[in-house]
Amino acid sequence: MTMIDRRQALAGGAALLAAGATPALAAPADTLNAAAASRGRRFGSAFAFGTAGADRGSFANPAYAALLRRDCSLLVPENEMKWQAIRPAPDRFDFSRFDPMVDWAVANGFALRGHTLLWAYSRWFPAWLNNYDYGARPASEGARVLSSHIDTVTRRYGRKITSYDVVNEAVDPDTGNLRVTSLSTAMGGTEAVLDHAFRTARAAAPHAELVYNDYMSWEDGNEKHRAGVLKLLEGFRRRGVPVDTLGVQSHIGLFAPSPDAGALARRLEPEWRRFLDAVVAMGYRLIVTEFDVRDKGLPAAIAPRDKGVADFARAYLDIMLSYPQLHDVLAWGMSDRYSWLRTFEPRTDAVINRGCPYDDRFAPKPLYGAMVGALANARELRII
Ligand code: 9MR
Repeated sequence: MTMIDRRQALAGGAALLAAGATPALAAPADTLNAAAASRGRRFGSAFAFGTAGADRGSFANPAYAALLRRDCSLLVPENEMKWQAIRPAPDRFDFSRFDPMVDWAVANGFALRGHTLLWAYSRWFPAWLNNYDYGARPASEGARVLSSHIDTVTRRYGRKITSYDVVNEAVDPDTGNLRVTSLSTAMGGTEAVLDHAFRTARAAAPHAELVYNDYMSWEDGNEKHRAGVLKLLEGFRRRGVPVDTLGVQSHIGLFAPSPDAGALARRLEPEWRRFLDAVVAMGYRLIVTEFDVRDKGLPAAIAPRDKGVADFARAYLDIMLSYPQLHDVLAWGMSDRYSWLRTFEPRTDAVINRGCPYDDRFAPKPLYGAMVGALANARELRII
């Protein structure tokens, strides 16, 4: 930690207290980023746009900014760099929400990841792109629409963004096949789209780490998804496509009653390691890009729920951090208050999911301690 980082961390703590939140853990040395840094890694989080005074997971919310300053050295926009946010029409870009996030991150000394240059799933395309008329020469028009996007974003932010999720979620988890979109139909197949995205990104942002990001996970039921991702990664290597890293989103979950989360983790470990081993054997690096824990299978009572979440997370992160090829670890939000799980996957009993390091009132939970422990005990990083 530099002096400036330390000052910021302390200032962050003061802001947290000023905002009336529960006093959080201890000294900056015990923070998530400090634990990560002790083993040569970085810890980070998703964050959002917001206006001053808005109750959001935003840099403009002092209580949330305090958590970012205390625990993170790396940030990623949760939504504001997606096509739906920045490309309202084929010939128009709108950076009015993302620019202030980048400015704030840079001014406050954070590194930045870009998410995502292409979410290769029509559900998350802007409507205009799903309905786009690619004209008489669809392959070249598809390539042009995609390159113009990647060129515009990467050139605008230059070296301020050091790592991109170039492609997000191209594999259908139910079949393991690549998803079909208007772009893939125009360009003669999904592989052509993905290869073009990575090649364009490498040419436009040669300094940046290029990541394929997906949510194939270690729980039962992800077998086809994992196989599909391995096949895709093999294809990238065969075709010489410039992909550096697999982004392992890591929205891990306890979906059924799991009185012994540690035992469940031990059962899942061998198959999960086979997957990760295959990925690193192909020369890919790893990043945990969107870590959180879904706790639907656990009882509402807080003590056993927090213990189950913490035990499951610790076992998972210990495995991930045993890989010297794994560098950054990012949470998909620091506080349960703003987690996507609240709206996307509400629990049937309507209590708030407790899968982020801080609860909905900004108090650290056992999960926080589990994450610090895993980061502090990580295998030394080896950059490849
Ligand atoms: O957390 C994000 C949520 O606020 C958005 O509404 C949603 C759709 O844009 O995306 C969520 O983030 C997803 C991420 O971009 C890709 N991996 C899965 C994340 C959780 O759904």
